[in-house]
Amino acid sequence: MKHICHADRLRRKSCNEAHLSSQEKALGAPGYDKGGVEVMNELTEALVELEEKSVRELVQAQLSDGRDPLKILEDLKQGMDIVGQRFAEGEYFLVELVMSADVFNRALEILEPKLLETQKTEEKGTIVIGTVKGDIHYIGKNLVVAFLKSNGFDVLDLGEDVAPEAFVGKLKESEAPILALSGLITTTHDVMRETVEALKSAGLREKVKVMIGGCDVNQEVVDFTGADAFGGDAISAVEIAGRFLAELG
Ligand code: B12
Repeated sequence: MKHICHADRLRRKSCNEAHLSSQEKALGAPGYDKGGVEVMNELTEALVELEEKSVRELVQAQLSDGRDPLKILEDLKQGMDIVGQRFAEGEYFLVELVMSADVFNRALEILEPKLLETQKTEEKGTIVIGTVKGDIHYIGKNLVVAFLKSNGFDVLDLGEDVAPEAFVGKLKESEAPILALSGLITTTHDVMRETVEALKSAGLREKVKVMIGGCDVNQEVVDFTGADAFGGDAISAVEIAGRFLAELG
């Protein structure tokens, strides 16, 4: 069978802003104004500069001022996107990526209880989730897990670098009707596709709805992988899961 590498087919690189042209930057890509000039608010900038203490203080102060925790999360996420962009441009190295994850996680310690406070908790279905094989990014996946749990879903988190067979095994054992796959590197699109193929081979595809998310995941990737839907953030994961359950009856 011919191996198709999905990374080769990608045209839109939302997680690789360094590859944006000046025209694309001018269209308002994350961290750029309409003139293509890099702009950030104080919180985003503190994260990009990896100033952990300032980030924590700003998050705390903004929460105390009554700012919407989701808006705070957006600023932090934008900071991570810009860190990624600097990494791709060669301005930041692996050490800065590691540090950004640390700073983000420390900020989340303050933010997460407030983020989840407003959610509902009635019992819903079971969801198997994991970051696919070859990928160890877990921050976004963990946020998705936290939102799903706080919205009443029973979540079986298989962690990171999860092989297709492990997802299949857990789905069989738990009879969960939903599979959620996370992947931040473009090569994971191939692995997501392999995972959906593994569900088919195991005779599970009709019983299990699949949602995907992460960097550069869009409808094109849904079509490529054979998944059912994609989500851009943790809130959409909750919405999609609700929709899946309604569709499954
Ligand atoms: C922090 C970070 C790391 C940390 C990760 C820490 C950890 N264990 O999680 C470390 C340092 C380990 C790391 C390693 C690497 N990284 Co990295 N990393 C990042 C960075 C800066 C931020 C990721 C992050 O946590 N974002 C914040 C969270 C909240 O956002 P999120 O993950 O996108 O998740 C949200 C949504 O995507 C969505 N979502 C996520 N999953 C799911 C699932 C479902 C079902 C749904 C519905 C929604 C959903 O909801 C989440 C919440 O809003 C990104 C840049 C970026 N733009 O994301 C690069 C980035 C992902 N990394 C990149 C690379 C290249 C690497 C390395 C290969 C570097 C290297 N040379 O070794 C390795 C990969 C090793 C591996 N095999 O996995 C590239 C990937 C390029 C590409 N498109 O292929 C990026 C895009 C940077 C860049 N621009 O070059 N990285």
